[in-house]
Amino acid sequence: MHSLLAIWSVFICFTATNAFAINGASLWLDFEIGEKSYSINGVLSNFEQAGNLCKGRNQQLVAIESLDENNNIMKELKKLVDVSTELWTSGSKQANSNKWIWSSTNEEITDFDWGTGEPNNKDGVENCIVFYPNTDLYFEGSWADINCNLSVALPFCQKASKN
Ligand SMILES: [Ca+2]
Repeated sequence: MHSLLAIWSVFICFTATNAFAINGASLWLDFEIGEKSYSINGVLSNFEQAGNLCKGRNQQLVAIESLDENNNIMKELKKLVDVSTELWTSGSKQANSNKWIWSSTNEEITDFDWGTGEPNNKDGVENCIVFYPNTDLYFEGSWADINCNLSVALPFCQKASKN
């Protein structure tokens, strides 16, 4: 019963999120996979704004710590919603290097799920990682590097780690 209620509330919540993404109000889709809690906000943001929206509810941009977690997120989102907008993760490139880190945890990223042709660092300014829930748009893989300053993706948050 509890899980049925949870699924239903996610559905209702996201219906509202979709609508509000258009007029810029801030509503949240909350869901859990295993022990981890995730949230997606309905406002198109740049990387910094996305992080701040997460912080505003004691969360941080997501760190996808394994390909298993990546696949589980995709499966779950497919069940819950039809998301065609990309989502900001905390993945970002360290200055003056080609090292990618999860900025929320400061961990270096070792397992990547880049989409076809990514990362391409277009115009030399693509330093942040977005997650594509709808891989039909992207053939294979679910990540792309994009310009952190573009307000084109939704904040994808997780509960802040305790350390
Ligand atoms: Ca790119």
